[in-house]
Amino acid sequence: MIVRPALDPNLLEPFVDPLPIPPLARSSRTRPNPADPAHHVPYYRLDMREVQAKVHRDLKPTRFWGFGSVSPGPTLETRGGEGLLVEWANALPREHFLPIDHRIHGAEAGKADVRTVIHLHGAKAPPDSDGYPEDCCESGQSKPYFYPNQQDAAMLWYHDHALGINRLNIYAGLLGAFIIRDEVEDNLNLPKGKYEIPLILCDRFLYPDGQLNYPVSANPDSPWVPEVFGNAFLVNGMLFPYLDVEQRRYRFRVLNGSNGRFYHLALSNGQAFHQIGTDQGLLPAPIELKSLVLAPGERTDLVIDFAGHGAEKTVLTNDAFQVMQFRVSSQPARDPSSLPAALRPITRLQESEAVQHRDLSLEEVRDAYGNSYIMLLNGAHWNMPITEKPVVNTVEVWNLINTTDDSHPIHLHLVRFQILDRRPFEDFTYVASRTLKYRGPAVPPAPGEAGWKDTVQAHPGMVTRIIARFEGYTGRYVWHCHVLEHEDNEMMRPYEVVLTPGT
Ligand SMILES: [Cu+2]
Repeated sequence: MIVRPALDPNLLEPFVDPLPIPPLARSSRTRPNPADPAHHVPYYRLDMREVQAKVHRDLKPTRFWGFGSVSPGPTLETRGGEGLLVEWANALPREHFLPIDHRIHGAEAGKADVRTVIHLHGAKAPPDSDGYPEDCCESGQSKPYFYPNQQDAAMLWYHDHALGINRLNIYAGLLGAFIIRDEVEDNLNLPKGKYEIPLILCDRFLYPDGQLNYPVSANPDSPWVPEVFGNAFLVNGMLFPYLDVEQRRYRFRVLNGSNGRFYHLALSNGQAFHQIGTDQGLLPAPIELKSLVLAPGERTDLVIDFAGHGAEKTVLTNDAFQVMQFRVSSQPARDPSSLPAALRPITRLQESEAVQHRDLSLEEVRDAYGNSYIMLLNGAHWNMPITEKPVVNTVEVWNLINTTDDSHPIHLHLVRFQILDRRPFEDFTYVASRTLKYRGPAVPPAPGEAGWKDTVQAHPGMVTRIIARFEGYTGRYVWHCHVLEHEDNEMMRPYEVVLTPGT
């Protein structure tokens, strides 16, 4: 991997810029609900545009692609069951400013450089509003998508999903938060308003002049690289921001929007905090933690109590790296919020309900020189016939058999799932004969993963088992690795929810 002359963020003074909070998206109009035209739903229009934004006091503005005038884009907020329409409009330049690899499927030379399609990650959305990677808009085009939001309170996120260039479009800044609320959450009296803050984490490389620097391979004909781990950690688009906090509880909705980095988050003073939710909403009960691991695509919902830490400066860290700083006020504060002992009950899906168990391997293909070439799901390429066809309203168990050396965050569109367990297996035996020989007992998910998920860390040498009910809609969706470099290079497959078996 070649990182062209990169900025060393450690040469910059940390914690000189306040944490930006993405603005709330506003809807000025309503339109008929596509599922029920007698009723109207809010209509939003979000234009993808090139924007200039300062990531640090001492750097010149950086070119990003954002929504409206910001990256990350404005936060959409709604309530469960209240549908809305978003017109996703591509108002970007016609040329890409990051290195396209024309060898990759979907990004062949001759196709428009700039193509976008927005997927709402975690949404139970109809197939024609899900952002199928081939349903792209070119510059000057737009598409209205309908989100029924018939699902529990959770923080979802919207991002580009264009086939073959998704890693570049998200790196350029095409992502934002989408929050669904409901009565269960309302009744918990969690910190809200200015005490509830989204933290969108994205790592990047920058040039010394502050511009985005996407690494390339040594081969100019195929610049794709298998992973990108940037050295500049942006939070809501700012490098080393600080946040002034009162001596009370705050709720942080954390999203890992990075291309490939797993974060290992902790507080520099060793302070404990509580995890109250995961990808698809609240956990049954808060979990006390001192650190947690967040993979690309995953979200975590945290409550941090700064009471008793007056005048302290606490840093949110990712291992040895500083991410952002909390500056606690010296004044005592009133805190009317609560951290209830019980949050939201979760009914476990039972293996006995499953009508289908699928063995699905995660594979890395290397070239003659041993370099990573492509990544595959179950040995299949994107354009091969669909093999996963769950019947609507049935339960299936998917066994993610990771034969590679990396952890892959696997995301399924449309459905929420639960993690059953992870179990070590002999990968040599599996690769040679496709037989699963286990090396040890199955390990249940950690408490923080034991809620409703839409993205799961499939660790190397393990079979990770997930269970899902394929409900909501029939039609074509995708499942894929959320390391974007993997996803773009074949680690994504279509799947189809069908009405009857064998269709
Ligand atoms: Cu992967």
